[in-house]
Amino acid sequence: MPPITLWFLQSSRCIRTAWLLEELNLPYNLKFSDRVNARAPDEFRAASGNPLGKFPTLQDGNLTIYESGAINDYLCETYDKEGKLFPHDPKQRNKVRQWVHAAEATVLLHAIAIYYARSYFPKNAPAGALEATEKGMSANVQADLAWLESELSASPGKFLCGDHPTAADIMMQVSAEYILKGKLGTQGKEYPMIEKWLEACKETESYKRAVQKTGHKL
Ligand SMILES: N[C@@H](CCC(=O)N[C@@H](CS)C(=O)NCC(=O)O)C(=O)O
Repeated sequence: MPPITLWFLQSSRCIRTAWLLEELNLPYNLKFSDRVNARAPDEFRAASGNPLGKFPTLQDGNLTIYESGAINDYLCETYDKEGKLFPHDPKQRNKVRQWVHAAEATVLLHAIAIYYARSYFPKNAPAGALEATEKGMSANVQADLAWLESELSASPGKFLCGDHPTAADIMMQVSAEYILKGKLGTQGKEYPMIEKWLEACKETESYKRAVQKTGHKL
């Protein structure tokens, strides 16, 4: 049995970890669950040991790690000795680190605020109130995507930091796909560089293997 176990919830950020494990060519056991009523089932939460019942959760030997960003850092630190995914060159490294954090703390944060507004807006709110709220919140999302679009235009390759994927792409991909798919604050805007980059991510052999093993779909 490989020492690594990935607790994977369907339609989630867990694809980041599966893709990363595939990029690193690390064998792993998979504990998979579909969602039930859009949530992680109680028994799956309890079995994972994650105090918040959130996924991904990763075990490596005796170590258990929560948070996709922390899992990303741990796996790169421990298994990416060549700096393929987290480059050694300081400029590149900082750029990758910036996207690793932006993926969760900026880009997804802004978009998820809209998702929560849609989910929890009072049913008896005045007509047009949700639309107005969403419109106000969309400025941040559009700024984030414009930034991503311009960084992709400036990259010398198909990915954020050149011609092969790094931790930057692995963390950002699901954030961007989730926003475009859910039209979370995009208000009909077009993002051709992001669309092209998302295709390039999906065409990598490592991403395809991750999807094949996990059955991931967003
Ligand atoms: N910041 C955390 C977020 C984890 C998280 O919210 N995961 C969602 C899936 S994308 C989850 O497990 N949801 C299950 C539920 O709320 O029932 C991370 O990056 O790992």
